Amino acid sequence: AAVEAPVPRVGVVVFLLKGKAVLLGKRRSSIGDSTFALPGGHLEIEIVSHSELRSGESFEECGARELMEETGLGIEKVEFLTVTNNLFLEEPKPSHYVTIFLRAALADPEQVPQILEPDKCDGWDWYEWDNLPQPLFWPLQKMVQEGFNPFPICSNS
Ligand code: 8DG
Ligand code: MG
Ligand code: MG
Repeated sequence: AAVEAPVPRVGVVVFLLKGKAVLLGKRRSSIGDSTFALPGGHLEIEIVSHSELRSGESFEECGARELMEETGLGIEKVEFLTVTNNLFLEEPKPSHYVTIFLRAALADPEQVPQILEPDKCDGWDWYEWDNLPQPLFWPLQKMVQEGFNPFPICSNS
């Protein structure tokens, strides 16, 4: 079989915010194994037949779909935050991701995350922004180090 040349892919990940906390899960993956990362995955397109594109996704649709697939959580107020360029050259499978970071809120604040893809994630939990677990998946670690904060600016604090 022909070996396909690697191309950059688009990752869409979500800062799901609840009070002062954010949802993170410990990854099980060839990229960033055993590090704490945001829920999310690949931007997808659906192809019906050879070169016939049926439908693509918006970033917001992708974020909501990945959250549902990975945690069973419904989300709302999905907003674009930022984008980063991430080269994973040291990983077992070298790859390149342009990663879209969104923020969202729980549609139902009572709903709890489920581990729907146990082969990809050891478990989900809420972590306060001031007390994040270690090690973080490095694209996230880098943002935290640079002072990025996913929470909306609060005028009365
Ligand atoms: P899929 O089959 O469900 O589409 O893919 P997935 O297995 O859920 O993909 P993923 O690895 O969770 O996410 C896609 C890529 O996004 C990941 O390989 C690298 C990039 N990415 C970052 N930061 C983060 C992050 O914090 N969480 C996740 N999940 N992916 C991230 O650059
Ligand atoms: Mg996924
Ligand atoms: Mg994922």
